[in-house]
Amino acid sequence: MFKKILVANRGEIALRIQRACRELGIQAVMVYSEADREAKYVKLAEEAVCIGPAQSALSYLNMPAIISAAEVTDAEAIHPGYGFLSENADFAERVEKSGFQFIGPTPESIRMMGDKVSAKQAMIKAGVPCVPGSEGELPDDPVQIRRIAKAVGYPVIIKAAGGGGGRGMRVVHTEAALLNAVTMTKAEAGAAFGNPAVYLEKFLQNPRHIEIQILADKYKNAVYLGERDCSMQRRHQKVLEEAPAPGIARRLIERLGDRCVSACKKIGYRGAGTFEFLYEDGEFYFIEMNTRVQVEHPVTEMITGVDIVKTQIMVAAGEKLPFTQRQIEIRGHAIECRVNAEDPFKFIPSPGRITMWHAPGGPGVRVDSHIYTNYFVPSNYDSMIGKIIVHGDTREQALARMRTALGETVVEGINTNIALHRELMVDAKFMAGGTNIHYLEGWLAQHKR
Ligand code: MV4
Repeated sequence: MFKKILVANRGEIALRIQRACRELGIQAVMVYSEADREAKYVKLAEEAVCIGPAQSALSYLNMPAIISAAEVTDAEAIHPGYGFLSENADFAERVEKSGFQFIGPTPESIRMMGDKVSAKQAMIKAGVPCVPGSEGELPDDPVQIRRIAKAVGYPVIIKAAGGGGGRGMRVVHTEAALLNAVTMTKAEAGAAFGNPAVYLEKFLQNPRHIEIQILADKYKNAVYLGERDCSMQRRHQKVLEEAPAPGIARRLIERLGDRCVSACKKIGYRGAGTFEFLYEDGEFYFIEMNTRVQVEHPVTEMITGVDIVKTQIMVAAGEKLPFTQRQIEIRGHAIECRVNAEDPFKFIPSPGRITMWHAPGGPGVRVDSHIYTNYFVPSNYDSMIGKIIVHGDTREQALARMRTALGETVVEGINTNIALHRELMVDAKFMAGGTNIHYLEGWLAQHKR
């Protein structure tokens, strides 16, 4: 096992990784920008290294500074967390060329999944169900483009190979709009991602966003840890997540999970990973794979009892997965509310000093956050300041526990979206379960203030 790991991230996930290290008896080296100097997880760390000024580009995205920090502290491995450099194949490669273990998949796996065309081709080959569409990159010939779109059937969606997470996509409803949409998407993709390649898919009008969590080791052992329902989102930002996904038959999930596991074995995937699917009319369609630990990993930890971050570290160190699929049991229901420093209904960021923080507690309640009374939320980063996660025997109990937890939570000095969560937890449609990816934006339009 590693003796020392460098944590190349900030905020709640940096603290989450630090906690996993402590539990494993590993020393964690924290890196921080000038804006995060006062953070408690930095102050309480055995070692911490300043890697640059507040701007991410000069600190948390600064590869030489991070690798130097690992060198001077004699760390053996680097955990990238999520966001920042976590899905940057060049970074993973530089980490390994510098003699450190990257805690994540190989650079080749990251690269394959970063290119959404090669990711989809790998998944088709591995037997994972995908959205019907172009076989790989869309050709340049207008006749062929029209033929593909017609065969798939309108509406279609044009997506950039270099995109993902909602960046670089265009919906096309008619043949008249097709070629212009392709030209525009290619131009934008070339400028934004340095890769003008696009592909075409059938556009699903009212899907849910369901994802499968997997863990794999270096010896082709892999397991899936059930699914998460991440449909409650606004502008491609998830607002809350839950597991299991309400109303989806277990046998469908089990079949899909098995496909994901066999795909992992086939491509030699290792570490934690998430297969993202759209779910519509009882069918799953793969859209993307995330090659990092995700914000919402705690809901899966709550229903399986598996420590995903700890396992990431163990498999990166070359250990075998400590459980088989048969040992993974789904128990109860978990919900996570992301707490953002923002106006709850206008979504304007609200950085500044937290004058009072009181965390919720009690049975089945978990809080993943680095904040405290007198903490200053910097304006330089994502507005998420923590997550409230609850577990219950049933979805109803989890909902009740989340209402109680949100009721206990006090954040003063800044605005947060807790008021939004309080309303969603008593919304009849959400309470019924199974709302789709458009639900929240529709709800917000109806609850304008
Ligand atoms: C789609 C889709 C409908 N049909 N693909 C958006 C993020 C990126 N990961 C893929 N996305 C979508 N792809 C087809 N063929 C609708 C979306 C989509 C979406 C997906 C998941 C969660 C929220 C979303 C919000 C808008 C659109």
